[in-house]
Amino acid sequence: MKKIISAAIAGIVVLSSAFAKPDKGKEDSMYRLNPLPYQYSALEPVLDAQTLMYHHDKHQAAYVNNLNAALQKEPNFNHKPALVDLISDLDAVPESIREAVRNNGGGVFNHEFYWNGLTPNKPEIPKILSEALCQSFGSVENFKSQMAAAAVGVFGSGWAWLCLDPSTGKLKIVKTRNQDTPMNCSCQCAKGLIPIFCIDVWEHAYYLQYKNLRAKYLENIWDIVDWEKICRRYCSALKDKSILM
Ligand code: MN3
Repeated sequence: MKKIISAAIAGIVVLSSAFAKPDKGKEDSMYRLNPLPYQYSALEPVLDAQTLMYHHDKHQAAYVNNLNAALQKEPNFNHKPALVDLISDLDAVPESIREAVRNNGGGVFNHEFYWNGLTPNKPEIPKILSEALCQSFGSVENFKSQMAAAAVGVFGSGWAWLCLDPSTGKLKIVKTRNQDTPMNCSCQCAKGLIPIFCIDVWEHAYYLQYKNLRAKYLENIWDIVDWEKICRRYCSALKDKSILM
């Protein structure tokens, strides 16, 4: 069941039933590591179980722990409970922990968004989404090759994103560095965009399995894209600028 858990800045809202939010009870201000939405081996052979285990249980877990540790250093900072609100308004975060919140809060958000956009179920691309992709990129194949080219072209660590530009109704591909998100990226090209799909191109996302072959990982990832989820995210973004996790 979907429910609105947050109203972010710029009129963007987040719809989710399973999104990193503070643990109630013991520590009001603690964020948690949500489980993967499938088994570690579910995305094989595209992404193997060892890759998913390290990626989720070690890397993503570290972002959660480091985010909580940073927030505990500023106990008087009454931060926004929804993670997307916290990372979308970094100016509100005390300067002493702003960089840590940017990097680790972004790390938690980006990974949940990434996992939730993948599936072992091989869904067809819904017509409404394929039409939108054709309108913005000429064809679905063009979209895939432009997204892969953007992802290959991320220098160092970062992310490639498919976003809706609500001001034009068109889809756009952008890149972010490190754990920046379209909502807090300093690059003006992502301003106001609503993310609907992302690809992690940090080496930890593929290196255990693909070694240095980032392009091969990007060639294979299309077999595990959850097109139905991407379509639901597209429709949510179009309807009321909401980010569907
Ligand atoms: Mn990662």
